[in-house]
Amino acid sequence: MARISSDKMRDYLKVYFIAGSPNSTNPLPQVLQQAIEGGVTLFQFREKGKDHLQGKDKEALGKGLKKICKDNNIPFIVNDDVDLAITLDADGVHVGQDDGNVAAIRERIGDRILGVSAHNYEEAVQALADGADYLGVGPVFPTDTKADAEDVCGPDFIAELREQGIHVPIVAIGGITESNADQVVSGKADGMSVISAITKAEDPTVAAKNLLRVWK
Ligand code: TZP
Ligand code: MG
Repeated sequence: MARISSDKMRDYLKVYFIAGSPNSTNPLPQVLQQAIEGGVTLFQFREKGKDHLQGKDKEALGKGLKKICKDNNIPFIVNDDVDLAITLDADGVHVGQDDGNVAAIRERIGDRILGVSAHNYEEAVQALADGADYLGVGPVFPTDTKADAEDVCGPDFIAELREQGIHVPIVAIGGITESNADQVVSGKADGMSVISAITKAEDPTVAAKNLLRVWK
């Protein structure tokens, strides 16, 4: 196996769905299946927040979600938990700035996809030097989903990173909805990642379709 190409990575970032059981009132496997029917291009299992699962329960949910991704040919990425990613043979890992040494994580996961959250130029450059395949940048809009989110940077912050010479795949995150997703596209991100725009949608399939349409 080799590291993923930037072009392939950009395709996978287009409508990047993130969720864990606390984000959804309906069972997550059902929501993921519906979101995939609408065209989500990648899934990140982020089991965080109130009453989140741990240990074997978390592993069992992750295993089921990974199978759904595999059956539908989309990558399955695990947030933070490198051990679980390896146990489940996930396609990749996403980590933030406080989730361990990125270069050491790259060593552990081999050629699997590695995403890193970055909030400024310096963090972006360091993440890439340490082996990130893509960057997560945000929150681009206000969000209620992550209590400890950094300050809102706005979708144009990604265009600023481009001007500073960061041309790697970037996915925008935070408060993205059907009504502001066009600003993510014009802000020069390669993709949009959403939690609540899909998990809290009346119909996750329709929600995913509407987000995908913004790229067309
Ligand atoms: N990181 C920055 S904002 C955020 C994360 C995980 C939450 C995104 O959730 P939503 O519901 O799409 O705003
Ligand atoms: Mg993290």
